[in-house]
Amino acid sequence: MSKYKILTFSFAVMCVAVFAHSASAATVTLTDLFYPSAQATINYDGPAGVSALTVDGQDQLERHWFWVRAGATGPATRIDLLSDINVVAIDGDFITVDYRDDLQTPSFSLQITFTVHGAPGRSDLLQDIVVTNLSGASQEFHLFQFTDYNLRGDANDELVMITSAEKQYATQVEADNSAYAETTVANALAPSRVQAGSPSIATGLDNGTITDLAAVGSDGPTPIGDAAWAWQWSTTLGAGQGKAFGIDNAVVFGPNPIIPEPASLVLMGLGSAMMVWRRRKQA
Ligand SMILES: [Ca+2]
Ligand SMILES: [Ca+2]
Ligand SMILES: [Ca+2]
Ligand SMILES: [Ca+2]
Repeated sequence: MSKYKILTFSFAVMCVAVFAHSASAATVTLTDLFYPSAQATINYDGPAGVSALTVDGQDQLERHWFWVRAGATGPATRIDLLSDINVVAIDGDFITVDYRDDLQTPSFSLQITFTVHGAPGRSDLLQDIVVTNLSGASQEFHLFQFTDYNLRGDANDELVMITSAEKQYATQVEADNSAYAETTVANALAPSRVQAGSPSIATGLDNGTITDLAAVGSDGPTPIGDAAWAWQWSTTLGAGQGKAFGIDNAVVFGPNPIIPEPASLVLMGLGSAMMVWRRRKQA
């Protein structure tokens, strides 16, 4: 090998090493300090978003991520595509990331603190969210959350339903009722729109065919399959005004208390349980 070729080769290796470093720096794995088999993997500046949430060491999550829109109309933007993304704080079990839409004159900031908490048979991914209007005028702000669990290592045996009058509980259930995921919104900022369905919801958010989620009648329970769902929060913030709220994504091994059948639940049984649930909901 000539000297020139060796130099070229070394430079190429260096480039790959630098690129690999910056790509991997954007993915963090959070670990519960006392129960280390509870972990969350977050690609905070890439499209994967939160790609893993482990319960007792087993991954339950396909994808969980956010999109934003400032203003009343138009498509949403996935937060990893915003121009200014900075890690504000990070430790073993949490990370705080600040997202802004413009490097020089941002019109808003979205700050999310992700924290993982674990226990035997249960893991929680907590998200403390602060949205602040950085512009000099009042503006509408929309935040979209998309969540796609594949519980217990398989995808096509689950359903999702979004409950309560305020729609702030989303529950995804494994068909044999051996596990469920429950997502809760706290601090009185209930989602204004919801959509229970399949992973294609994320495609619609990305390609602009979904600009607002469905307002009513799309809260499930969905047919059994590869379940996923989304929420949309809409709020108007005055100049300089901020709003804080929290989301808890919990995954629990064991039967869901909303379904009163034994753990040996088969698809037929789940169907009748859903009827009971529907009746309860209408009552
Ligand atoms: Ca995963
Ligand atoms: Ca499953
Ligand atoms: Ca299964
Ligand atoms: Ca799924």
